[in-house]
Amino acid sequence: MTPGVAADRDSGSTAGAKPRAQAGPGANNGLPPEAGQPPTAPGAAEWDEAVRLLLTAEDITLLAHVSPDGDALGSALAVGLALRELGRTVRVSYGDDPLVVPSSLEFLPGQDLLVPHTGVPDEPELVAVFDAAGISRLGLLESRAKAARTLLVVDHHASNTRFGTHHLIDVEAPATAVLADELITRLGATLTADIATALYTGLVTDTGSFKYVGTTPDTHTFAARLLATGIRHDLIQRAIWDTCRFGYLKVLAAALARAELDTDAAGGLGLVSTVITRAERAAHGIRLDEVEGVIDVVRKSGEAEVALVLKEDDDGALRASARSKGGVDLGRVCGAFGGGGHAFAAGFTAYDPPAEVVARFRDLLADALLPVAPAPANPGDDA
Ligand SMILES: [Mn+2]
Repeated sequence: MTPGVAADRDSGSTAGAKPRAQAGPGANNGLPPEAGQPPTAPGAAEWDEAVRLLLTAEDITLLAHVSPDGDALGSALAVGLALRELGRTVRVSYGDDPLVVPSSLEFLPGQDLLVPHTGVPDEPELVAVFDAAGISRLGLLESRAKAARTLLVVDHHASNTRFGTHHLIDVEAPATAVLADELITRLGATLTADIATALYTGLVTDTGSFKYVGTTPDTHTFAARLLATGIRHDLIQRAIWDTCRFGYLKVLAAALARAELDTDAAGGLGLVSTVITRAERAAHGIRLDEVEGVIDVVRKSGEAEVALVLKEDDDGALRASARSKGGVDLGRVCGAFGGGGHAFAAGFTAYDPPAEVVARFRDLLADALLPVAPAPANPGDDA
């Protein structure tokens, strides 16, 4: 990803001050489930029950995770548009205060469905949650999700804690949008261009525009079906990946100038890391959500298996984004900091000085090496 916002695929960007587990892109990054894990794709009975619940509920609340990325918000809005098309009473929200749509997602249709967290009932009848691996990802809406009579969890993270009463979880889906699409089809709604725009946003966000390992022939077939509705895929992609404010370039430049390469880290696989201070962001008027894409520039460093970006938030906490290329389980490393995510894309929040956080992170890498690192399909791209 690039400049812009929609890139929050790890965790570092949750609202609130406490460390919390976070989720990332492409569940499992498309790797097969670990040995011994049961198949986790929903069965026909689970789909049927989810459809029945949504078509019989009188009041439906759809939630994205806090600091929503394109997959979370796109999936929630897509299903919201479908349910409204079917005549259901539906709202969409997430637990940030204030509720602000990231600038890179301002084009998303269906935003008239959005309500602030205060607009969600205290004891909702039915809540469906999109792209959240754990209930802490709901931020200010966590307690109301717990109070819901029915809590349907729609997600693709291998780390999902199954915190609902009902679950549609497929850890091999490259995006929650894939599950949202299946749900919309089974609900019997028409795939409009607006719904397709929202789903495509989720799909390209979590597949990195179809370049991550989790992308399959089915992913492209899905994309083809979305494009057939006439959506402006070029404008969607530009908004998500190729648009930023000028000030972002200055913040990025400072972060890159400060980047450090440690080729001895991770058993010699290498670590590249940098920090973005809030003072720098403030000097250029750049919000935290606008620097999510810095990690995608830093991780290009071919000498480093692991990339780490520490982003100081407005309260002084460090939101960490970490990426590996297949040789290190960063979900495990970030878990040690109270965060989480996928093996190759994870994050955490820390409160110690940046140098201490980097040092501890570095120390943990040695114990998180994976036995076999898959060869990159296209070394010229990411490596
Ligand atoms: Mn996702």
